[in-house]
Amino acid sequence: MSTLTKRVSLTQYLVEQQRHHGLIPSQLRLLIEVVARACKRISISVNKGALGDVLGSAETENVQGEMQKKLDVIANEVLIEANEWGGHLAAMASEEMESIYVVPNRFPQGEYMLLFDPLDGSSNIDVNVSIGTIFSVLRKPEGGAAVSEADFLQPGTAQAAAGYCIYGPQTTLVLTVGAGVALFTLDREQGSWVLTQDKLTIPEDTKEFAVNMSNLRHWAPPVTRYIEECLSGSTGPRGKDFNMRWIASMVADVHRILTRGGVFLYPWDKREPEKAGKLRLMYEANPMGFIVEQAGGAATNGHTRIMELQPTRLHERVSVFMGSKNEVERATAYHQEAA
Ligand code: AHM
Ligand code: MG
Repeated sequence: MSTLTKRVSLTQYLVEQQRHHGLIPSQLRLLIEVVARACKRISISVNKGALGDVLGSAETENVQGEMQKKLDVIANEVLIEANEWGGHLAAMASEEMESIYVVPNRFPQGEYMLLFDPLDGSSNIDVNVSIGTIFSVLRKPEGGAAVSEADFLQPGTAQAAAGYCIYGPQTTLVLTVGAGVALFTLDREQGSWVLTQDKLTIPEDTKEFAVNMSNLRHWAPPVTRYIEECLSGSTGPRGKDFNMRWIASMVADVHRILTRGGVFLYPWDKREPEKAGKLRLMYEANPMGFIVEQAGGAATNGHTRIMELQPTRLHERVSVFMGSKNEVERATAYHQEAA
């Protein structure tokens, strides 16, 4: 058999999941394929960089009060345009938009709702470091009423699918529909997504952590304790030396953890005590938490499993501890002891 015939495309993978496991209704399959196609378009823009005039600031502010980069705006538009007309969605929500985007009346309404961070790791765009798109899929609640923001406020356990695409040295798409995690690599010549790894698993133990260490003095005591114990190395209570990595793109940091283990932390800090954390629950922590759990890892806010948190607002923030199971459990136990 030639190597070509062995290649499994994203479409084939989805059809097989549908056929053999009954996991992916046709609207969900269309949705995932459309998101993947949009990511391909975003990847083309990212790759052009200065040649495509896509670097730098858009000179506008998003709902989070952050300055938008040109690519934040472009990626948001690409995802909306690609997804609004296919009949698979009722509405969308994005880090870059204050309110939900209801599919216009001129298009058929679908059963699903899509949330996304169109370009995660925006601070890395202009310095040519990996960035990505994160997405989460929810079902529209039963009942004929017009979709509203309240319909989106479902816990992460309700996600029908989640994924992310990394625009890095390779463009890769990582996907879960609740039956493990699959990794697809973009074949640029063919323009297709090829399955390059199935059933990704995160080792339960690790010697590597990812955190923005410059915030150490602002953390709560359980977080400082956890990191200081890692830093004290083989002569400290952990009895082993730890390595640290921080890319400042959650997609890239979590992708490394999916590949070789590790623990990712973005905890609450006392400079802005009213904010639970920096990262957003619904379109960052929930989809990444779903993927990490599907790969055998864990994800908590220091107290509770992230996917069980009941969202109260679309742009709600959350503390994040995710990755290798035993490390997340340890950091979570330190919070419980402190409480
Ligand atoms: P963004 O969605 O506006 O890009 O912000 C989220 C990013 C994460 O990808 C990353 O983990 C974190 O912010 C980096 O924060 P810091 O600048 O503190 O290193
Ligand atoms: Mg983000």
